[in-house]
Amino acid sequence: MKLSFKYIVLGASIAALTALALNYMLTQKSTYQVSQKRDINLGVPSVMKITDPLDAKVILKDTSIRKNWGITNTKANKAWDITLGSHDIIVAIIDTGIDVNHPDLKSNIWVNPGEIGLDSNGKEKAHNGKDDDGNGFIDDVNGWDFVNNSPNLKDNHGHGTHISGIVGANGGPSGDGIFGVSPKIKLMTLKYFDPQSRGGDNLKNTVKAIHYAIENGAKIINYSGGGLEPNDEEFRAIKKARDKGILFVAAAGNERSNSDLNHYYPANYNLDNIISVTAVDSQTQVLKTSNFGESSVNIAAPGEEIKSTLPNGAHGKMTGTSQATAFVTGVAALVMANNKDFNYAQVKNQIIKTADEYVSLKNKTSNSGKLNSYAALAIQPDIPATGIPTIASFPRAATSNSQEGLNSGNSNLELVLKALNQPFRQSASSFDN
Ligand SMILES: [Ca+2]
Ligand SMILES: [Ca+2]
Repeated sequence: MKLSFKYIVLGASIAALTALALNYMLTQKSTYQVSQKRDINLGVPSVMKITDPLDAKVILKDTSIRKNWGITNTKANKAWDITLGSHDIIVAIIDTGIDVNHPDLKSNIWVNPGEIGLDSNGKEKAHNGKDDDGNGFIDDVNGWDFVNNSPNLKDNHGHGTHISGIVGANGGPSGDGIFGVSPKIKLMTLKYFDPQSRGGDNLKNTVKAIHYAIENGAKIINYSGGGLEPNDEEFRAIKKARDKGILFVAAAGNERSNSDLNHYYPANYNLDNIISVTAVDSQTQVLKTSNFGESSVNIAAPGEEIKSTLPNGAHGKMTGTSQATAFVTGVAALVMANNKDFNYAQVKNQIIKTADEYVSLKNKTSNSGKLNSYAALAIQPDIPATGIPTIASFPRAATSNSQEGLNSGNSNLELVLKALNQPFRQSASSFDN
């Protein structure tokens, strides 16, 4: 009996060692594969709840869809008393595409002015098969799909539409949809990731998309993806964006690790126009899946079970640093709308300096801070700007009033938001915890 028990133990040990070795090899292989590309950050895919598109109309009437806890948690609804944002602020969403016809997003989708209207033959520039504005892309009305080399921006994943809604959904034409952080904005759609495309070069597409954003007027780039290895072309593209005064908001990543030790790119590049964002839950605890880092991660923002827009007019929840990144992008757009002479460094500093300090974020972000949308707008900036390119190439003629959002444009939206603000404040404790 003793002998056979020994054999069993020995056999089990050999099996365990073999399994460990195999596991190691697989891990190495998978790390190698991941390191060669850029992936979108899906924190916990299992919590992704896609609303049946057929139910969308019913769901839209459900006021609970407005209860994106991150909006009240970061005081974005209070920030709307100061500004709703501006349609002059173009934000490039480099992601899986956007449902540009989603009712909550449609009027905030960027339109390339050089690809609309009629050409000299009386044909619609949008569909005439010509590169009317000479930017190298044919019929790029709302952006470009770099995976399929096409102006068709269909989001066949959901991630890009979800991110866009957090950044800048505007409640839809009747105001009963979802609201993002900056309800007035222009979202440029740049697709670098397609789940149905095998062998696509996500990294190369990312670089192309960054260049498109730079050349076509984006003031902020939202990048909720990343990978484990740096890339020189990507670094140079983001540096070029910096030289053009563009802010680059990047997800810290969902590798469950310390980014000070295990780098994640592009968030970890040493470029001062990058804001690296980690995700917290409603108790301001960094999510178990999220990367963190005292010197490499700038700020924390809500990222757990965030309600937002999904393709085909739907709504649903997603979790991860991607979602947190979108909150910071939205606030950056509000700060830019409210301070049109700010350069990227001032916008970044304003957001980081006005963050709320939490003990739970000690050693997790550079200043133990969580995003405070209202403070980023309300607190007087104290940062002198010298030698840094300003962002101010967008027109200022529309209005120089910092209350622009409340004084012009979509009155329906403004009324809804004003009404929405009160219930948000009064009942905040029910979901702002
Ligand atoms: Ca074009
Ligand atoms: Ca055209």
